[in-house]
Amino acid sequence: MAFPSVAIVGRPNVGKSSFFNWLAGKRISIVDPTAGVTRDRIKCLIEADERYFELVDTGGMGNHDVDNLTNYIEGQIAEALKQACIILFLVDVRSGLLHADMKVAATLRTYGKPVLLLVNKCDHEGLDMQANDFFQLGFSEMICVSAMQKRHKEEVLRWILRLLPKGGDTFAPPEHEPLKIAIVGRRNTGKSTFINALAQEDRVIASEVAGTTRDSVDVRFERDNQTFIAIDTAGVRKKRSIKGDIEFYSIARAERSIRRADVVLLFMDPQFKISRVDKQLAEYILMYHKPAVFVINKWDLVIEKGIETGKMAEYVRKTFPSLDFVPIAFVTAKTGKNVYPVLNLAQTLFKQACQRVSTADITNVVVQAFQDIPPPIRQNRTPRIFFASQVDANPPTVVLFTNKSDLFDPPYLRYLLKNIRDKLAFNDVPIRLVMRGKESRLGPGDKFEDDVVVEEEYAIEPVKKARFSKSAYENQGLDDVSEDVGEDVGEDVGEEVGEEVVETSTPPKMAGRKGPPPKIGGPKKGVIKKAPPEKETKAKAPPKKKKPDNKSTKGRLWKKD
Ligand SMILES: Nc1nc2c(ncn2[C@@H]2O[C@H](COP(=O)(O)OP(=O)(O)OP(=O)(O)O)[C@@H](O)[C@H]2O)c(=O)[nH]1
Ligand SMILES: [Mg+2]
Repeated sequence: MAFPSVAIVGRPNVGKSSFFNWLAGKRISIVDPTAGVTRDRIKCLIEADERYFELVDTGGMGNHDVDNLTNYIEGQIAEALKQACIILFLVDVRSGLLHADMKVAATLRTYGKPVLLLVNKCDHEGLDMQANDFFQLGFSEMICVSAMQKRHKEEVLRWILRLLPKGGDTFAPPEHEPLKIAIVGRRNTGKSTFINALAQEDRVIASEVAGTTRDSVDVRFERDNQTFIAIDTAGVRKKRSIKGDIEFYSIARAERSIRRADVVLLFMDPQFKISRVDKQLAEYILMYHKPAVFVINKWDLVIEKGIETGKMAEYVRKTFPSLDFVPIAFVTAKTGKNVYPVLNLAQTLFKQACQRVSTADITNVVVQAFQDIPPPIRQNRTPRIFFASQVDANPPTVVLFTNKSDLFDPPYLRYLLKNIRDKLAFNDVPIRLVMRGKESRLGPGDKFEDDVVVEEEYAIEPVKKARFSKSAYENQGLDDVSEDVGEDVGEDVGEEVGEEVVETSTPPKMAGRKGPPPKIGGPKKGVIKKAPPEKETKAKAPPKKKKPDNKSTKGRLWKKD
């Protein structure tokens, strides 16, 4: 569905992004006193008086970008003006009429579209008089506004609504929420290139300059009559390497994008080793229980070196043991190879996360797993599971009703989770596991409902201090390419050299944390109350994961046999 587009343009630093955020009613664009912060076209769907239009924020016209991206930014502005049906031309009352404003006015006239001159920073009535100077720009319609003091928004909206094309999509609300896919990763991993391949246009700026993308940009696109939103994000690097405020918040913006996404694609460049930043992003994926895909981009560059997908997958699996269910995709965004299969995969994952399974099915799986390998006795008590139930979807949330929740240790819960995941429809998505138990020991005639219910949520904790040592790196035959790429990779991982590898090869940890009780009905007594088998006193421990053997991969990963 194509909504009419309203573009905000003007020279740098007149307050376009502040004005955009104010009209949008949320903080979307980065607002910063530095000139030339906005680079991409930032869009937001606005509803006013039951009509819809797309508001577009743009970079400053005539700005010289510090990273030589001026041509790209001007290209984005030109595209915004081409697609716009209405132009909002912002100027700054405090700096007065400048030559740069006149240049913008001259450019706008070539488009022959309705232009509303908005004199921004008129924070009080006393400044409105000074706005008259701007009539020299030759536009007949002018409104004094203040994004900061929120002055005259209604007038602006009324003017826009008057000029919006009649009929068509402008009256139609979006049918349903599109699938939101966040694309996160380190700088220069090809996130923007991937999004352009999906949208089949140069929708966002992609360049070899690390740190090209600054804002989180929602890119709406259609595929097979379905609407999607891909969220492009600023590439993230280690805190220590960060320069300036704009970059400082990139990790926070990436986290926010992950939180509001339905599916997350974690982008990696296979030329470089996985860094702490990737692990941090993986932590957020776990924390918010998001379906995710590890996307190994730029596969064209390493395929020439004879690196096999299997070896790369092995490396990723070893690095992210807590996310062993996350699919891995190999793509070449530059040529579009495997871009759409990843989109299809994202849809499949979202469907998985939204599924619901009956209490009977889930209980059967848990009981079977319990019988196959009973949990060891703890605190002189036999752990029991009464039944299991899915109480929510997206993320799938399973409550285990037990006699006492802390009788189940993390490896055992992980074993149960694996069974639920593999035997039910949640193969590739995170599951929230909530433990419910009775505080006190049940005596004959005690009622389950009368007992205090203790509850803990078990989340697989990501490896907190995961490190990669130089020796482990070499053990795997990886070429340390950090020096070839300058500051980015070098700075991210440089200090880790020489440290011992511990966590990356240990099995994933789980930790319990107390949480508020879920809003669910109380457990029914005796639904399934399996007496533990006698041999339970010598219960087998859940199968231990074989420790990955570094030696077995020595010298093979990344190199031809
Ligand atoms: N060979 C090859 N190059 C690629 C591929 N994908 C992206 N690139 C190049 O990698 C560089 C960075 O691409 P971007 O899409 O800007 O990367 P990004 O992750 O958005 O970067 P930031 O916005 O800085 O975080 C560009 O020069 C792209 O042309 C790919 O699949 N193969
Ligand atoms: Mg980018």
